[in-house]
Amino acid sequence: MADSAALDRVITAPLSSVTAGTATHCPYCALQCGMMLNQDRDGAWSVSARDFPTNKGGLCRKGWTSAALLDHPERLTTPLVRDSKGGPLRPASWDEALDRIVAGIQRIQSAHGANAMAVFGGGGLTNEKAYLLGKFARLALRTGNIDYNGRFCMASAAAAGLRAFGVDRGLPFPLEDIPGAETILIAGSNPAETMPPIMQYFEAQRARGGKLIVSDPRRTATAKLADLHLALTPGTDAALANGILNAAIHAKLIDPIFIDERTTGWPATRRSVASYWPDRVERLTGVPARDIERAAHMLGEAATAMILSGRGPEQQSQGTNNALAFINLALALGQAGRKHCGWGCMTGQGNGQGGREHGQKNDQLPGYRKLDDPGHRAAVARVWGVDPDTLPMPGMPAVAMLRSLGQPGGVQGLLVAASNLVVSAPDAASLSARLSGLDMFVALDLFLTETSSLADIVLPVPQWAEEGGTMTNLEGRVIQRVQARTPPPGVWSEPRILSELASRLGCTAAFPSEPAEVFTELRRASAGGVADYAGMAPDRLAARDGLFWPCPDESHPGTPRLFLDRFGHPDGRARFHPVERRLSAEEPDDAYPLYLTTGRVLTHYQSGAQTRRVAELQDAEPAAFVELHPDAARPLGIRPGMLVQVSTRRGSVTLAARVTADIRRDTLFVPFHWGDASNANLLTIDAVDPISRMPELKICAARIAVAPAEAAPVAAS
Ligand SMILES: Nc1nc2c(c(=O)[nH]1)N[C@H]1C(S)=C(S)[C@@H](COP(=O)(O)OP(=O)(O)OC[C@H]3O[C@@H](n4cnc5c(=O)[nH]c(N)nc54)[C@H](O)[C@@H]3O)O[C@H]1N2
Ligand SMILES: Nc1nc2c(c(=O)[nH]1)N[C@H]1C(S)=C(S)[C@@H](COP(=O)(O)OP(=O)(O)OC[C@H]3O[C@@H](n4cnc5c(=O)[nH]c(N)nc54)[C@H](O)[C@@H]3O)O[C@H]1N2
Ligand code: SF4
Ligand SMILES: [Mo]
Repeated sequence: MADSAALDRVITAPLSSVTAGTATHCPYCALQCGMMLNQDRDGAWSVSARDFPTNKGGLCRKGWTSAALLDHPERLTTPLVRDSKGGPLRPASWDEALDRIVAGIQRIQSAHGANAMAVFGGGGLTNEKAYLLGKFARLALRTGNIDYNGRFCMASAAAAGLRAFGVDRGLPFPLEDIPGAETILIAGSNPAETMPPIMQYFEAQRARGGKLIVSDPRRTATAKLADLHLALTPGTDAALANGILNAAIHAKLIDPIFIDERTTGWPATRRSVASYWPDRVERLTGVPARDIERAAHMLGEAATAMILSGRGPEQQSQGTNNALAFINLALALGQAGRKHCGWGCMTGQGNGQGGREHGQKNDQLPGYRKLDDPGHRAAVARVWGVDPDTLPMPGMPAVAMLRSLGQPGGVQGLLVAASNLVVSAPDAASLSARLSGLDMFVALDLFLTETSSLADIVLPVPQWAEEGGTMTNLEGRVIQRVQARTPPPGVWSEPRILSELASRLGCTAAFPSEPAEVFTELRRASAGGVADYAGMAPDRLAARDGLFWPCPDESHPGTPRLFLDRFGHPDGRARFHPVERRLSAEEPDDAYPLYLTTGRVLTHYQSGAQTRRVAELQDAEPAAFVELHPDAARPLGIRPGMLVQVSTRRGSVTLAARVTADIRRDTLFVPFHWGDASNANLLTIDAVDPISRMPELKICAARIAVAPAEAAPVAAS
């Protein structure tokens, strides 16, 4: 694993080295680092760093190499269709491809009803594209079944934020507030690898004497920087948070004035943590009682403290509760609703924030409005020029939708835009089979991925540098992405594709195909909503480093800090929620004695569809691996570098072993950036959180053994 080396790779460019080009943002994660896209005299494209508040001139390796995909030889530049199931994909004209899609939609919907067509979107799409996808599903397809990959990513933190604060904005404060926090607890996130330039903020915090606590079953590159590492048993986050709160109560670190003035529900939460004594929590979590007490003191005695949540506690069948338990802790300590304080979630995808605000989530309308709220339906229907009663009601969330593919009464036709589901969704083997068996599967992508290569119709789309649009970063800051070059001939933008399909389907609502027109409409549709973009005129976005929502009118400065005066519930108060620790859906047992967790490494992004195609990144980290502790490896005869087989009740994968003392003895870690035989999601379970419907990507029971390929020569000798 990359450890301290990860940090060395955050290359901070002196501003004098920045060349002229187009000022834009990285295509990958939610930090949305500022960069310049440059073209040299030979026409080759390259990237250089640019000073922007989130990255301060730094970029990670993925950002630096992102231009490599623009002219990649495997890029799709023509629609592809398949003449029969199982037959090969062949190039087709746009006319033929769109005709086939329209015929498929009509066939499926007349046989099975409107909801038999479904749409699956992605948090990498611009706000404009996410907005249009939601509008297309509701008005042109008239289906309630639209959801997106944020269900695998942000859903638990979003559900917890909505419940506790009445508003879900990943970070309710800007990154610039981080250095002013005396203590920071990072719960299950590894930003040293997942957002390297952000580490400048944590370094500044440390330079001012601040303290860092990290909870993670692994001693990650981030945990190595911490003053206190809580190496908890996977799945025990709620117990840990309750234990810290219990210790804080006993140490009299609770803030009764804040609780009284700004919250509701404390007595029930106080009672609920009474049984979480530190020594009991030590038995539940494996974290020493004295470290639990130390964490309580570090957070409770600080004048200002933050708790930052990552996918570790969230991607669980109790992800919402885990997030709520940490929110309880922040509220009880009075570490919220003030500058340099608060709970926040580090949103992951480039537009993971905006992507969940404008309607590609099953229950949502633009502006973070709710599809089942009559007032919200009426407001958006007015902008769309339709009768509110024609809007469908919420359909299935992602995992339920994917389980229903091809089932009686389920989804028979699917359009996927910007997700490589076959690599990134849980329990991948059964998903591939269901996708291949659909009446019609349409994929919009840049490449033939593990997913789009299963589609009946594949449509090529532009890349980030070839289209304008807005993205909302992890801080809730809306920024502009500008067009720096024209797309290859033959590639149509998503707005153009959706607009053309809508009109061929006979939909009379307007589907603007220019991003600027779409954004104007989005601003109107979001006006008055929670995520209000109405005041975000493009020239205002361009003149500043973006604007934070809500920004209701053109004289409004935007809202970097959401909860300084009041929280988002009608009474202005934050709500406590009592949380009991529950077991994960599948705990280790005799047959599968280890925890399997999954996540990321620095060099690859998500399903790897993009970064596995960048030679420099692929050379640096060419294949999947499994991390395990020497004490787990030794009795099984596993030596570093050996091929091993990791198995769960869903499947097996063969990987190289990385033996390291930086992981718990009872835990295996496999990154999920690779497909085919080393796809981590062949192993994962599709159990979901009952509130957020987030799948349990972080925990299942597994076993490990030397792979037959390695064992064979030994047996022969
Ligand atoms: N290099 C890189 N950067 C990325 C991405 C990428 O794919 N690659 N993707 C982006 C996206 S979309 C996202 S969502 C973010 C994700 O960013 P992170 O949340 O930082 O990433 P993960 O590696 O998924 O998970 C974080 C940590 O959770 C730990 N963990 C596992 N199980 C548990 C548990 O039960 N409890 C706790 N507390 N921790 C646990 C893992 O050991 C891991 O170190 O990264 C973004 N940035
Ligand atoms: N086991 C395990 N599984 C996980 C996770 C985990 O921690 N463990 N993390 C989950 C998380 S947090 C996330 S966010 C998901 C992400 O997983 P995916 O949803 O698979 O995300 P990407 O790999 O980014 O796939 C994006 C796809 O869209 C294409 N693309 C890029 N830009 C565009 C565009 O503008 N338009 C279109 N149409 N296509 C585009 C890319 O080529 C790529 O194929 O994975 C989840 N899966
Ligand atoms: S941290 Fe994220 S936004 Fe910044 S360069 Fe890396 S991938 Fe791009
Ligand atoms: Mo994510």
